[in-house]
Order: sequence, then structure tokens, then C-alpha cells
Amino acid sequence: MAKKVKAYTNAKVEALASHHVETTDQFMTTDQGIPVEHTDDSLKVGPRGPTLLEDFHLREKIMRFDHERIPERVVHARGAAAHGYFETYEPVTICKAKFLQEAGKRTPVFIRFSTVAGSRGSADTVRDVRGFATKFYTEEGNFDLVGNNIPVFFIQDGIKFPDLIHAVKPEPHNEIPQAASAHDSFWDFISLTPESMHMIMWHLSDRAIPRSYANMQGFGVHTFRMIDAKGKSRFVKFHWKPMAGAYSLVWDEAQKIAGKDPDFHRRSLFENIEEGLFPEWELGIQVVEEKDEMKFDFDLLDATKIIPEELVPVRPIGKLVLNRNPDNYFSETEQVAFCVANVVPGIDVTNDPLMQARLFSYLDTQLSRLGGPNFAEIPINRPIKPVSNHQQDGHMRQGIMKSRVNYFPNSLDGNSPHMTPEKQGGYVHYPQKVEGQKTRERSPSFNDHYSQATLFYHSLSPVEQEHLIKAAQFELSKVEHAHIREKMIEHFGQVDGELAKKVADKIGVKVKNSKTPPKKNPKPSKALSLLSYPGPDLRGRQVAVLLADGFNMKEWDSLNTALKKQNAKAVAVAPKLGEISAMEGGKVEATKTLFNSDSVMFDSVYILGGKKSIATLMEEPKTADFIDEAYKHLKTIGLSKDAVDILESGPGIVSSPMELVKAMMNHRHWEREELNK
Ligand code: HDE
Repeated sequence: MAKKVKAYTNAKVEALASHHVETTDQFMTTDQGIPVEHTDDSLKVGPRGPTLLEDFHLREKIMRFDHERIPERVVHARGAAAHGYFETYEPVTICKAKFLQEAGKRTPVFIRFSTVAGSRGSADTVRDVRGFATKFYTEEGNFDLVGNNIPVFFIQDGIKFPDLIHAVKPEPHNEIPQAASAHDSFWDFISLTPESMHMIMWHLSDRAIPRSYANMQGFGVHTFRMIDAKGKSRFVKFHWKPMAGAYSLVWDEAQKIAGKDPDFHRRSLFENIEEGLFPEWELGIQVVEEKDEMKFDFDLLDATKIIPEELVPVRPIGKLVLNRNPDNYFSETEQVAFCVANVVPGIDVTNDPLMQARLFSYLDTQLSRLGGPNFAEIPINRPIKPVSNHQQDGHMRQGIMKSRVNYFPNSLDGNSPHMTPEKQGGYVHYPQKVEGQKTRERSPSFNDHYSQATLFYHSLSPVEQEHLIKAAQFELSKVEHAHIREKMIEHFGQVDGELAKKVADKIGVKVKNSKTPPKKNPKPSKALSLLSYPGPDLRGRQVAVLLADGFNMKEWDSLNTALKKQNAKAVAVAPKLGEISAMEGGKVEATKTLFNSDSVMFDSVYILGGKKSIATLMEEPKTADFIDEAYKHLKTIGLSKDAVDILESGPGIVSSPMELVKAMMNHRHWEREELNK
């Protein structure tokens, strides 16, 4: 088994490697392979004369530069990606896809995480949905699970997607604001689109400001089908659960990181993989038998609804490990082309009208983004299964067809490539029976827009509810038109009367009636609160250890050991870069300074012992900023015994490495937020 597993993983690695452009220990050539003798001066008539048109090296180099940028993705432009593998736990009998048939089987994957609204250069930590797109390079072709970190969506029919995206993107007259939903056009559209209310609750919650990609859940969102070996179909929802636990930032921190380190998520993904702290998720499915399609009080085809886990549990089927960074951002992360329609035998789509529009959109968008129809030949997009068909020509064709036969049927090439019968793995669409009248209408079964919005809000912990309220106040306070704010408060009132009242209070709107209308499914679902996903350790967390000459080396060592045991990291932050001397002798390398970093970039702050070190640190106002911000953002603060006077004791204020590690397991000290009120 292990051998086979390796072979699959290597197949993709080798396919990519054969396209590597070697630059180490090589002679430079032009794109035509002509050795370049000189690249620092253009070919001129004499040293001060005009440049010659015949300088093919100059023209090629400039031409390549002129066209370095391609159109960015119209949505999800900002992203980061990684390679890895998916390992099946046990044969999934309800799905005939081969990559799910053997326990321990590994399939290579490439995953791209993204924000939706911002442009390619925008910040990572904005309030937004995150894309979670996975390409499984299976032996039967590519399966793309193009999901998000939120299990529902804003709209029910794909025909409204251009409107939604126009509304959330920067406004067309002044192109403001970048990567933000806190503006009139977004809330105008939302206020007129009640079906968005469930998603809006998630968008305003802490889910929209994740701590890292490795700390996010992922969802396929739509209901899919799985088909077993006998051809029986079942409905399925996909769930990714982060093994490191699900955690978020706090809003003030997220906004500050956007300025201090706009690459925060990208950097953390990249660095953790480089350091061997591989992000992991478990893939789970919720399965609904065909006969039960209509048994819920919502429609399985409505992407604004979840199936509560209390009704249908999530069954784990495999594990995902991201263990290799892309070699080149553009070639891989930018050029990867996902498509919802890329499914393998055993997986099929449903009539969800949002999904149906996506089946067309992804194929279509790649034509203009990647410049033509041959994007599947770009190394990152190639399946590991060899491709054979009569598709031909077009921009940037890579494959070289050798046969004179480019049509089917044919006698000149033995009627090849042949069609594959279903029994031998040919893809056959599930023969669902459909008949009806052509119509542009929404199914009445999609009509309840508030019950699950209320379910979500009522399932949050009080702290999460408070954050949601504040997020709504923030977003709507930026809306200039009073009638939009008023309309939104009416919608919030349909979700929860108290919520509407609290939000209205800060945005200049009056609420007449704060009674919550009765709902279909009033029982809260534990699975919806982020607090239900604590991690087993502190994987990927970073502690800023403030130190200066004269610090306590013993304490540094024990802090390092304690954090390493938890897969977390101590980062030495000093008034200056480079070697810092300990009081007992010995040195530590400060890789960050008080001036090039900030508390918001870390999960916790620790002030090491050593009287001289502490005195030097306290002379720097930036030290107080570190402590203040860490306190405000509810982080654990470690003060060595020598430094305990700096801050009054309180929740999350500790004085030893062991206590720090323990307190950090809480992620934040929410009690402090209560104290702040
Ligand atoms: Fe997408 N979406 N989308 N989307 N989407 C794109 O495809 C679209 C939707 C998602 O990392 C585009 O290659 C329509 C839902 C992700 O490369 C485009 C509709 C969900 C990514 C497109 C939706 C997603 C995209 C832009 C409404 C969660 C990034 C570039 C019917 C289930 C993939 C591209 C990557 C990207 C269209 C709604 C997730 C234009 C028409 C719902 C993760 O084709």
C-alpha cells in the first residue's frame, strides 16, 4: 500500500518538476535557448548611439516584462496555496470514486485559500469569506472541491452573483473601499436581498476574521451527490475540520495586522510548512438518503441553508496534510484553475441553482484570465491521468498531436482514442429524472430566510454574539444612507429582536418592537460556535519574547522547550537586531525588533527575567505598546518574576513558561473583554 501511495504523490511532483526552469548553476539563454552573452547593455550604434531594432534579446526581455501581469481573478484574487496529500481513512462504500476506495491511500492535492472581495495586493486579514479550493489529482482525473470557510452563501441563484460582487467590490465612481464590505452599495444590495440574512450572520461573526488558514473550517457549501458501485445516489455535504482547532482574530487586531503585515495569513501558511508544522484537516461528509430529500424544513438545494449536525452527523472519511510550498507563486498559485464541474466518477452535482451557474462560470472565466482554452495544460492544472482527445489548437497549445487523425469516429487510427464504458470507469451523469415547465422562478421551498439566521445567532456563545453585534455596528455605521441602515435593522429584527436593538442603538436607528418572531428550528446547534473546536496543542502559534542584554537565559530555554512541545514558537524581540547577551553569558539572536514588529503579529507576549534587560526594555515606549495591545486583544501575557510589577494581575496574566502555555490554550481571555465594558 505504502508503495502505491508514494507513486501517486510522486507522479504530480515529477510532472511539475519536468517543467521546472533551472536557474542555479546554469548559463543564461533567451526563450529560444540561445546563449546570452551580455544582458546589462542594449545593442547600440556606438556606446552613445541609438538602440538597434535587431537586438532580439532586448526586445524579448522587454516584451516578457510588459506582459508579466495577467488579469487577476474577478473574485478570490488574493490567495495563497500549498501542495499536500489526502489520505483516505476507510473505503467509502457509498462513493465509487477510486481515490476513496482503499484505507491509507494517498492522493496528491493542491489547495488555494483566498479572500473574495479584495484585489490581488490587498490585505489578508480583512472581514471577508475565505475561499478553500482543493484540487485532488486522482487516478481518474481531477476532482475540484471549490468551497469556502463558511457553509452557506449570500444568494440562492447564481444569476445574482454579478450583482452581489458588484455591490461588495469598491464602488465604481471612486474605487473605494478596498477589500471591505462596510460601505453603502454592499449593504444596499443586502438590505434588498433577505435570502442573504443567514450568510450575513456568519459574515459578521468571527468566522470572517480567521487566525490563520490552518485554523479555519472549510465547506463544500452545496449539496453534492455520491454514487456507489451499484449506481445508487445519495446527497452529501462536504466539511473540512482543522486539526489545529478553529480560531479567529479580534476585529481591532485584524484591522491593525492589515497594515502591519498584510501577508499575515500567507506568511503563516508558508512559514509553518517550511518549518515542518504541516496544516491538517479532516474531511467529513453528511449523508442524506435520496428518499429523505424532502424530510427537512429547508430545501437541500438551497445554498443559504446548512444541515444542522444534530440532524445529520458529519462522518470523517479522510485526512488532508499540506506539506510542500509552491516553488513559484505565479506558475502554481496564480495559474491554478479550479472548476466546480471537475468531478470524477462517483461524485456528481445537484440542481442547486447556485451550483448550476458555477458549473459554467469557472470554465468560462479561465478563458480570459489565463488567455485561452489551453489552461488545462499548464503544469499545475494537468491531471496525473494522461489526457487523450481530439481537442486542438488555440492560444498557447503545449501538446503536440502526432496523428493525422483529429476526429471521431475514425478508421485511420483504429477509432482511437476510444470511449470508456461506464464499467471501465467512464463518467456517466447520474440519470436523475427531470421534467417540468420552463420557468424563471424561485422554489417556494427556498422562502424561509430567517430561521437559520436565528439558529446561527442563538448557537453562538455570548462573547461571539457580542462580536457579531459590534461588527454589525461597525459595518452599518459606515453606511451613509439612513434608509439602508433602517432596512437592515428591520432584517435583524426578524432574526432576533435584542440583536436589532443593540445594533440600532449605535447607528442612529430606532427600533419599535424588539420581539423575536417565532422560528422553525429553535434548538441551538453546538457545532456552529467556534468554541466547539479547540485545538489539541498550540500548533503554529508565535510568542513575542521581549528581551535585551542581561536577560535570563534559563528562562528563555525553558520557555522555548515548553513552546516547542506544543508545536509553537518563541520569537526573540529586542530593541535591536542580532545577538543579545544573557546575564549568565551566552547569546540569543533577536530576529525581530520592537520597531519592526508589533504585538498584533503574535499570539502572546512574554517579558523575560533579568533586571538589566527589563530596565532597557522599559525605557522603550514600544514595550508598553506591546503589553497594552496584547492586553486589549485578550492575549496571554507572560511577565517573568522580575517583571510582575509592570501589570496588575488578572485573567491571562501569568509569570512562568509553564503557566503561559497552559493559559494560551484558552486562545483569548474573554473575561477581560467583559472587564473592559
Ligand atoms: Fe466562486 N468563482 N462563484 N464561489 N469561487 C471564482 O473562478 C462564481 C461561489 C470560490 O482559488 C471564479 O477561477 C459564481 C460559492 C472559490 O482559484 C469565478 C458563483 C463558493 C474561488 C467564480 C460563485 C465559491 C472562486 C473567479 C455564484 C463556495 C477561488 C476566478 C453562482 C462554495 C478559486 C475563478 C481559486 C472563484 C464564479 C459562488 C468559491 C468567476 C458565478 C458559493 C474558493 O468563476
